[in-house]
Amino acid sequence: MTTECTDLSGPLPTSSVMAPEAGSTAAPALKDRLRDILDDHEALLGLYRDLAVLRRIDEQCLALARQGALALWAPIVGQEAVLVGAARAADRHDHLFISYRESLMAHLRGVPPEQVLPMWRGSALGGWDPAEYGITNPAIIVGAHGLHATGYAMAAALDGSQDRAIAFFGDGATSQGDLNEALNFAATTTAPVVFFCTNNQFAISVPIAQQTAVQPAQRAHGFGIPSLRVDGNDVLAVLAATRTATAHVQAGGGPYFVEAVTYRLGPHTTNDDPTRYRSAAELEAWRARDPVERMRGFLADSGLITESDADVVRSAADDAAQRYRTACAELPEPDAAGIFEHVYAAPHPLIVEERHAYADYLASLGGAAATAVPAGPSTGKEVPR
Ligand SMILES: Cc1ncc(C[n+]2csc(CCOP(=O)(O)OP(=O)(O)O)c2C)c(N)n1
Ligand SMILES: [Mg+2]
Repeated sequence: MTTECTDLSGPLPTSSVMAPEAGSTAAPALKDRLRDILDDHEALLGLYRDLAVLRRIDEQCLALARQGALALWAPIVGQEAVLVGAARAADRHDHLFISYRESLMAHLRGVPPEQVLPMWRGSALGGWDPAEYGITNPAIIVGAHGLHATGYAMAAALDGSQDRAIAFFGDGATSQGDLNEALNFAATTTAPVVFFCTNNQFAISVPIAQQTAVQPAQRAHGFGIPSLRVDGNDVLAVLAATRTATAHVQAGGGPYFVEAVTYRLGPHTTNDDPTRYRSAAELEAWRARDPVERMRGFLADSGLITESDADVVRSAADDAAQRYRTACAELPEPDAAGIFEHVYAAPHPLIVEERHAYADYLASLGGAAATAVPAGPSTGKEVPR
């Protein structure tokens, strides 16, 4: 006898707390999670300030990359509500495992700009002490840190500590084996970990429809992990969804999966030209759902923001952006030879060869670049001259 299994649970609705927009529905249960915040004018203004500050820092970092002061930047414009909502829902028991897209979550955790920027300038391999701030350095290997988060959570449970892990990753990461292994390990060990997927519709140029046949939040069900699909441009909905997830984990319910639906308004990184793979009309439709303006509109409609409040937020954002520019100018020059260090403890023939090839390439450019990478130890293959 065979049993046919065709129930994919159906598409999950996208839940909003603010006035729902196309494709989302109001979620009173999420609103219930925010009783303390919805009655607290300062807390609501604080969320708006966080959004505006991240937007300005992101603009500044993009400008620094365009000016050559940063080697690369992965913009978050359009996704600010995800970073702010999730980071502000997390407490000191939540250890955040982030990807490159969530670098500025470190700002919300108090990491100073001079420790956020070195990786992006190329002047250091890392940045800050993860244990000090409860947030890892950004993972560049897509999906790998889902395993790190799960391992951390399993260890925390074995230690009997109250600590939890939250792994932040993108829609594209859901195609990676590592992440799927992490989901399975977490589910079978009931590890205290939240899987937080930012579905910004693209993995570089690959649209979500080519990445997965069902929503990421639905896929979690196949592992036995409950999930929520939330409006990622609604900071209140993201905050409430993250609280729902951490409360579930804290109560011993095992892992929880959140999918925040949003859109990357900028390029994948400063090395990308998104006009090659998506339409201006699509971009405009999402620009109209700007998460920063949405929060401002919510506050204005509720009579909770005055002109002078808005001025205070603007100058806080400008000050933060200026601190990033100043910190960047004070960072050491990147050491081009540094990429060949720390891979192996002892000289390795492949690294030695690559270092020589890079030194030859730089020498071919002439000028200051010519001496940026000394050729280092012999490859043993040099042609006698
Ligand atoms: C294991 C691995 N494969 C490929 C890459 C190259 N890569 C960098 S970012 C990226 C897309 C990731 O998309 P998504 O997970 O949706 O995150 P987003 O960039 O949209 O935030 C890819 C394929 C990588 N860094 N790591
Ligand atoms: Mg993506």
